[in-house]
Amino acid sequence: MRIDVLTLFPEMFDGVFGSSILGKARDKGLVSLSTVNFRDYANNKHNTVDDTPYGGGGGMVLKPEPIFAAVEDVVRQASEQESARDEESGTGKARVVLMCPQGEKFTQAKARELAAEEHLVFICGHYEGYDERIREHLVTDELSIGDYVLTGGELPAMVVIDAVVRLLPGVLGNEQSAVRDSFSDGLLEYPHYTRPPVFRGWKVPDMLLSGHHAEIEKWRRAQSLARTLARRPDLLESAELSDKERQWLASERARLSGEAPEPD
Ligand code: 9D3
Repeated sequence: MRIDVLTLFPEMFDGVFGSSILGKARDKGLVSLSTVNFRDYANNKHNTVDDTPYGGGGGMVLKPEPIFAAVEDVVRQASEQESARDEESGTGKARVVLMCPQGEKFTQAKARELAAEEHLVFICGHYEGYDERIREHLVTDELSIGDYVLTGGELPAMVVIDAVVRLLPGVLGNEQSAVRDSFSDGLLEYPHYTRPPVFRGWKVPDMLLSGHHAEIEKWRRAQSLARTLARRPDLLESAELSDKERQWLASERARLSGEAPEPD
């Protein structure tokens, strides 16, 4: 996969692209990660990339020319690279992702969708708006990472890239493989413990020291379910649950709302 990030602050990506799992994925040749300073594509002698909005009002708006030119350049580079490698011509089909507070909320489903692409181009801005023609005629996706205000699209782009690259084949060792994501069936994780068995008087649950693996699995599943009900009940709507688990949930909800218990 090829990933290009258009930003006025390329140095922000140096540490993230070079370290840990992303750095290893890049070293193994599983992904290419590049930044492009779209100021280099400014079409005027002062290298300006923004201008005042038509119709007045405060703030600045990112001009279309530098961003169109930068995207068209990386798309051209990608197709040249592809034809040099004698690959099937997927000429110029890139997903062009605009990072913005008004975008669709980024989810694991979106990460899986983007992980199936060959070329991703991210556009990051900093407090300015974007000329609407960028949205209308260049961008394929608009993404936000959540309802809080940041200073720019760079950190959100890093979040999305991290979530996508770890899904690419060969990036994770089979130990912590992406299989475990779906394994958990959309529930929160159960509590984990390691040595010592007693720390400052706080004991590890006896169940985990019992060696009864089938019972331990049941305990963990019950812990996951109870924790999800307490912290993220919204996840239960789409979780994969057995009939027995649904019954337990119904009785637990009834109990928490102070209802008299069902007879057995
Ligand atoms: C003046 C109106 N503001 C939009 C709600 C301006 C504005 C605030 C913050 C414009 C850009 C930004 C910087 N944030 C992002 O570019 C951004 C972001 C975010 O702030 N939160 C969550 N996801 C994202 S993706 C890009």
